[in-house]
Amino acid sequence: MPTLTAVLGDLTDQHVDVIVNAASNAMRGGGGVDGAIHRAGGPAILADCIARFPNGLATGDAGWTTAGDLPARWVVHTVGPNFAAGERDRSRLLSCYRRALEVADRLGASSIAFPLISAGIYGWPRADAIAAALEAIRSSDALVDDVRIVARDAAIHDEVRAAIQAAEPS
Ligand code: AR6
Repeated sequence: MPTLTAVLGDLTDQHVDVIVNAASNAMRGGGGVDGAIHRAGGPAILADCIARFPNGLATGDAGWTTAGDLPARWVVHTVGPNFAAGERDRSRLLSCYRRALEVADRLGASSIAFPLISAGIYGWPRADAIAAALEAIRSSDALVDDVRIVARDAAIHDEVRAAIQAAEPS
């Protein structure tokens, strides 16, 4: 099982092999984490999205691009269910984490930083978004050994940290 830590900060500042983008099906940029990644990483990320994913990505799937100017080596894009638009299939949310970890493994990554997928613009209730992240990461048999959940907001970070500690074997 990978080491799982909660980190307070901006996802785009993380010095890890992979940062995960909470993207849309179109993979052509957007708001939230997606906007921050494209802004900080520069145009190479969008160019790679267009070249490698001409039809975008299905909800629950993941795929990689360059990380452009970011400190990370790759961005793994995944598409969470849009709860606000009525997409309530939790297995798709679990799949985002599993597929992102699989792609990171295939890249040979040893560290990966996730945002809380679907928990922003897509409106997934936060407590369950955190529970789903922990469930999917803890049950993964991925080789990547340093897994971080990064939140920019101190209250969200505290919730993630508390959930990780509560689930830790005593
Ligand atoms: N670093 C860390 N966490 C962040 C950052 C950041 N720079 N920015 C936001 N968060 P969201 P979603 C938190 O909305 O719900 C885009 O338009 C945020 O507070 O980025 O999956 C895409 O194109 C929240 O807890 O992702 C899609 O259309 C979490 O990251 C759509 O939004 C995820 O919020 C995806 O929405």
